[in-house]
Amino acid sequence: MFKKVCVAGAGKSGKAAAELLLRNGMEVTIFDQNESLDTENVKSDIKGGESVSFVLGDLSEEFLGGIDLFVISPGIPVDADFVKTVDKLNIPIWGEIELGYFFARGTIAAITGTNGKTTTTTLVGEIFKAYKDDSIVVGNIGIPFTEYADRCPEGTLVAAEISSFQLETIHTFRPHVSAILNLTPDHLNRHYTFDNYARIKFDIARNQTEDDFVILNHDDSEVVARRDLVKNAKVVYFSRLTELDEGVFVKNGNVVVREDGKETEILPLSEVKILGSHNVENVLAAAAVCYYMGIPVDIIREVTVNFLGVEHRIEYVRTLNGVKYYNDSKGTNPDAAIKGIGAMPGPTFLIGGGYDKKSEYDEWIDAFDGKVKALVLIGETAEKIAETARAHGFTDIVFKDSLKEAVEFCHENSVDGDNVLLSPACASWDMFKSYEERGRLFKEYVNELI
Ligand code: UMA
Repeated sequence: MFKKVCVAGAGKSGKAAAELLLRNGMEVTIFDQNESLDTENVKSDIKGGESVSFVLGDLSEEFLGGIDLFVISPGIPVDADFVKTVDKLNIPIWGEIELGYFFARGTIAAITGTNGKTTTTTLVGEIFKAYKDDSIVVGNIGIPFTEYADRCPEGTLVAAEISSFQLETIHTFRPHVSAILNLTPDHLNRHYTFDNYARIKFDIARNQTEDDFVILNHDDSEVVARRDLVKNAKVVYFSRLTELDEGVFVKNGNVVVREDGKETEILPLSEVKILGSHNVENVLAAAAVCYYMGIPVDIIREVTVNFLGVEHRIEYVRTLNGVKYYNDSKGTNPDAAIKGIGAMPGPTFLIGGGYDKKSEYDEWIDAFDGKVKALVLIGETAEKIAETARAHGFTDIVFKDSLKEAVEFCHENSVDGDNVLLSPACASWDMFKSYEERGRLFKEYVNELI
């Protein structure tokens, strides 16, 4: 067992990882590149944190000489210079998910994909909880796996949202059921090419055996094209568009599972409350994950038809003077934002822009479909998005310095029947701590309007 562990990153993941290591008797040093990190504050967030030591700014080889495990937070790129140094010294590098898995009890369902992860994982988690109330929901969704991994009872069901960042640093992580919902370009500033990003996503199935299942989207050609990257797990497809010989699909308006020639009806789509074709895919994926995790069909049905969706995903905020306001702060890439604008029923003031992930915005602009009355841009990518929009002949563009000003502009210029949608197509990190903070502030500003 490891004795001296260095945890890199003092965010949510790092703090939870440190706490897990401390309660399992290990000595912990936290390393963070932020030289002005308030270490007392970090210590006070960690149970048993008084014994944690800190290294800020740079790591020396001398310090690393005494370390036998290096745990890295998902936000740290694996090709950062200090990570290369750690690797050169042959110190094992584990992500927070791998650390959680090492200590974990329970059976894991792990969900990845470019979009829909949070909605699908939340729904899966609610279905699990209805079946077994000690089930947990963890991962990229905002709750580190290490917070609960070693503290839940043997049979706990774990619903885990897993990002590409987290998959880069797994070694033995093996979910019983995994799912890849879809693949479109995202995080290319970190993963460089789409193919590299897609391969990392398929790593979710890397350690699965023939006793395990991987749920794949039959309607997504990029997913299907990479099916052979799955080596051992049983592949189960889901499809919104095609009746499959085997798998989970829509037949006569019902979600059905066809397995060994036998069909089981799970639920009627007409009773599902979450809107949009992307949500049909999320429901199909969640139903498939839960079915193969052994959850009874009546529980899957009951929870799914009563599910109202998640915060920050095309979330209705309020109606003021006949104008409907929606928070889609989780629209952190163009593909997600296409779904956001696609779900709007009529004329829309669209607030976009944010942290530059080197995305291309052409398809997003094309998806405006005559509905966008004004594109109100904020953040680092404002000019790049405006250039793309102009190149596509869209010129109703407004620049604002802050989200608050953007909301006020939309309020002042919208009329009865319009919609105001925050769906930025970009991450939040240029102006906010997280998309959650951006979404919460948006709702605050909207609720202050009179
Ligand atoms: N840090 C460095 N060097 C770096 C980067 C960060 O020292 O190069 C330090 C920062 O100074 C900071 C800490 O690391 O103190 C932050 O660590 P982090 O960025 O990993 O953030 P956490 O708070 O630990 O949150 C992480 C995930 N963040 C990222 O992947 C960027 C959260 O996903 C996740 O919810 C949380 O762990 C719990 O598992 C957020 C996210 O934006 C939601 N994910 C991306 C997405 O969904 O698109 C992948």
